[in-house]
Amino acid sequence: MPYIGLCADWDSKKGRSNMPNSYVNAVIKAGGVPIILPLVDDETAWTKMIDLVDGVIFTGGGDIEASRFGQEKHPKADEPVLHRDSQEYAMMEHVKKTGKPALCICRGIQLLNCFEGGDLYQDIADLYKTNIDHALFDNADGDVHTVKVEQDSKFYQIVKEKEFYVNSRHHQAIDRLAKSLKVSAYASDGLIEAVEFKEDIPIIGVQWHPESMIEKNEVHMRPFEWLVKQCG
Ligand SMILES: [Mn+2]
Repeated sequence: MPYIGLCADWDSKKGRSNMPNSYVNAVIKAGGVPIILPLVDDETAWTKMIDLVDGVIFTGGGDIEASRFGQEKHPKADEPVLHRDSQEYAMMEHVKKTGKPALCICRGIQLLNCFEGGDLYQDIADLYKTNIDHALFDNADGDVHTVKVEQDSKFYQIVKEKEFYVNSRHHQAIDRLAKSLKVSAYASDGLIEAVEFKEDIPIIGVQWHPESMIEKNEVHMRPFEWLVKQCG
């Protein structure tokens, strides 16, 4: 059973690393061993933690600091958690360097795009014309909008569905896509909801939270099963 590292969120109020159990459950169900990777003030530990695991999940959380993608902070953007940004940038670099597979969820897909040189809409409601409310944070497993999967994508080979419903717990989204990435799936309003590398690099990203929907539709287990399989 492969070890899957879960990058923790940071609870600023309590000063502790946080991990929603839905990620843990999804990894177990996919046949992996979940290992929570805490936020630590030690650069050596960042890469050593990645060395220890076979695959990585970059999880959801607060907004990435705007200067990371060449912008000023939008008034509606979260107060940044600078040490999480720094740690996850270093971890992403090491994941790529070591060729380990990774699944990037919500904040994770945004991190991946920014790391690769793309940028974000810092607030969808303010900056993108749409009839969909993507920021339904309290609707954990709701069928909020559909995603259409690009049929020439690796992601289509993973999910094996052309279109399905997803939850939507984000107020930011990919604007300019990094040159190294391609779109795997769009929301019905045209926002980018899943990405993958153009090159053969085993890292994919989704904007929704599949870990919250695994009991509802088996399509949401497939990214986790893909990750575990890639580790073998
Ligand atoms: Mn959405």
